[in-house]
Amino acid sequence: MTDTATTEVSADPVTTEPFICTIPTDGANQLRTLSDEAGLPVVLRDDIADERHFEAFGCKVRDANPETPDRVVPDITFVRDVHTGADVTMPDGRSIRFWGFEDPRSRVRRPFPSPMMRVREGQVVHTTLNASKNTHTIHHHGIEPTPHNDGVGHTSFEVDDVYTYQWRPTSAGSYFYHCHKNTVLHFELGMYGSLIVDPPEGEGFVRRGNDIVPYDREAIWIPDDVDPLWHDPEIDHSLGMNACPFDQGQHLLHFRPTYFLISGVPHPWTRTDPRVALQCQLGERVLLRILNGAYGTVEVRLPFDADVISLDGQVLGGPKTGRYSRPFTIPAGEPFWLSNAQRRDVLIAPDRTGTFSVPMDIRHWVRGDTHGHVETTITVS
Ligand SMILES: [Cu+2]
Repeated sequence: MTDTATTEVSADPVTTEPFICTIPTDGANQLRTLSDEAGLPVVLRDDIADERHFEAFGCKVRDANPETPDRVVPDITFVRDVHTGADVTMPDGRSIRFWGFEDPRSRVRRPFPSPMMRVREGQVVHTTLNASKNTHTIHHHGIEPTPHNDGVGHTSFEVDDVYTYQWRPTSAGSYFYHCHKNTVLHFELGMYGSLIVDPPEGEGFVRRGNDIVPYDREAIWIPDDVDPLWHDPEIDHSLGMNACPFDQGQHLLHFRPTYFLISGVPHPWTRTDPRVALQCQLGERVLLRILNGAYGTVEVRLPFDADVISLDGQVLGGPKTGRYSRPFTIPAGEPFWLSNAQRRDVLIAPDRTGTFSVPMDIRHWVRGDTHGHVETTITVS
């Protein structure tokens, strides 16, 4: 027999009446499983203080490969297979192993970073993850799908075979996707890629306030810091999680990066590598999308005045935010900062020819001292 329990989930901000959800229970003080199609676990809020349930909810994340709920015909699809073998040679000759996602429809094998996803506002998107070995997820960072499709294992499940995430972006801007299993390690290992949401006009156009403006050229810069110890091929892929709840295994207590990259290219090759260094013509309007993929804070200086139009995928002065924000200018040479995972979209209009450096200092996120440096260039002809 089952009885029911009522749990206050949240207060309605308009009516101030609490929203009550009724969850069937088995009457025992255990993790309860809803008998829905996906069979996802439900933990009542009051139970989370219980040590056993904390462990179940926070540590022993469920593995599953359910059908996608409310699946509809998508406008665009992506497939991402997990790989664990991208070896990047550093300037000192040392080879560092990265993990990531590869697109089986592409000829490029074992890329780092993972291949870009590019969609338009309002499209229904399917991302099919083939986890293959062990479990992983894909979290489309900054996008707001349902919990099933959010790719956060602790609030849904980790994929050990195949799952199709269904999502729909509503706001043009710069995002990224990454594995959200044992995130601190899997992200550091390279399981991320950029995710661009274009306005309905498509690539080559960007929202600026209430307008949609064209741009001539685009760069996506992802500064990153790498601690080679975290990339040891023999590493346990759940390392760090083993602290759950209080075992005596190895943990990722220290992060001491010694290599610094932009978009997968190690510094100082970032100064000239065409995957990073930007070439443009005088008078062109250039869109720079900068994502902090490092664990340190990144201080950026641009050689031209920067028209900041979007933060974290949210358009400044746009339809949703116009009452509270507007685009603003950062003068050439003035620093600005991005914390981990932050994105900043800026438009520049180079007004003189030459090659100009773009320095980025990577700072310790607590102490603030600079522990790394990457640099690329903008060449205007
Ligand atoms: Cu992963």
